[in-house]
Amino acid sequence: MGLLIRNGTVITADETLSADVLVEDGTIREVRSGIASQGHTAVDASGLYVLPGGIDAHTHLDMPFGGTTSADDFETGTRAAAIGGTTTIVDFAIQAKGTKMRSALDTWWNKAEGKACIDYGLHMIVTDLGTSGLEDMDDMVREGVASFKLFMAYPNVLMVDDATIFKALQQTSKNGALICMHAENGSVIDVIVQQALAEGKTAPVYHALTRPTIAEAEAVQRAIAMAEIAGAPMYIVHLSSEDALNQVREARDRGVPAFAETCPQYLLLSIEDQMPGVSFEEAKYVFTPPLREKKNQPMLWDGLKHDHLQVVSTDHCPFCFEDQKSLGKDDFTKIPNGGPGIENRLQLIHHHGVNSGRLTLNRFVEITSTAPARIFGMYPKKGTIAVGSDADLVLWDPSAEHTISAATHNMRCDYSMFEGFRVRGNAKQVYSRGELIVENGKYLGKIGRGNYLKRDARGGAWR
Ligand code: DUC
Ligand code: ZN
Ligand code: ZN
Ligand code: ZN
Repeated sequence: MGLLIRNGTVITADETLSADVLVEDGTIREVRSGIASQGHTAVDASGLYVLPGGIDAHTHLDMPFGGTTSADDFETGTRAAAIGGTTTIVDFAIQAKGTKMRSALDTWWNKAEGKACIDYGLHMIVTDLGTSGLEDMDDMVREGVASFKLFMAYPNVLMVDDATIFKALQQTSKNGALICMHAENGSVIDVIVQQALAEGKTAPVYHALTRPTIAEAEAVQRAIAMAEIAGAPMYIVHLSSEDALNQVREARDRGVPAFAETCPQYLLLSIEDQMPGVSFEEAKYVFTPPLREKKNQPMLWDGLKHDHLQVVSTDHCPFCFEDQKSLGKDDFTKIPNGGPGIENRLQLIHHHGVNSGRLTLNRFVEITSTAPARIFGMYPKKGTIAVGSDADLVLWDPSAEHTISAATHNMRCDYSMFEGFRVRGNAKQVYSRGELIVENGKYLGKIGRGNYLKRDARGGAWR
């Protein structure tokens, strides 16, 4: 007695087929047309796509940052994710300087416990290797934390030096984990920022104007070079500019295992449109890397199409405008960096990618689900529709119209970065391990039903 999803169009990264999907005990048992319905609970998916649940590999829930804490916790953040068709996230635990990674992991498990509505993995942000950091990385890998984020930006807060980066890379070349890099030259940017403040340039737009794309490209190039010397792969997070993309493409063309993600905000928003430099409202778009000039957008879309970029994630890190962004009213450096996005990723990439002809449906599935599952050690349990995979499935209505707005979104944030954006295509039903958790924009599951996902280190399987 299972769940039978009938007459839908099954979309994976590799194929599009008219087929039924039989689910039993939370996993996919059969994918073929004409499965007999007797004994099963049948759901009619005529006119709908059946997609593997979205995977958002970059979120910051309940994260202390910039003198405050990101506004969505594991309950509100994962519920909003589910409503948007995302059934797995990988969030960032953060090692406080001078403390053990183990205690950060415990802290993040506690944050998620009883709250997560979908399955979640964890990356570890390493701020300090201390005396046992390299062994602690191996310990984390045994706990299923198969990736680590390092910062080349935010001096004195999160930034680590090249020696630390290189040692961590050598460790991952042995334990098979993946280093995720926030690639911006933080030292150079800090000088430019201090000079701007000294000149009285305090408005939000100066956040963007003090972080040149070359500072991103330089760090991307350096990160990949260090990885190459260490014999380790490199994953660049939230890549935002053509200059930075050129570095990734050049490395990949040489056969180097370099990977990169971008985010909807870099594909769809720009300095010209969102940051004309007229009001503090622009603090809504203060995140790092910042918004770029519009001319970068077609380059990023092209990168997604041709696999110079592999993943779209959100970097969801919401701060309310009224009581959090306002911390930086008189000084853009005090605006908490980040924006809300976990709910709208599939809608935005489907509409602006697939509907506009920039991406095929299969590539849409690949960059929002399959590639992050593979890169972050969750495949084929997650990220595809195949016998034996978890039944994380989205019944996607390609003709449903929706207008994105803070008035109706489910994220705990008083504004939307995409306010008023109209999209065609939306999740109608969402299943997590075979359980119907979302229907027509309503979350139906139990709070806290999400499981921690132990992820596999990929070892030598990168090329
Ligand atoms: N960038 C942000 O905008 N917020 C959180 C961390 C980061 O790197
Ligand atoms: Zn970052
Ligand atoms: Zn190209
Ligand atoms: Zn981030």
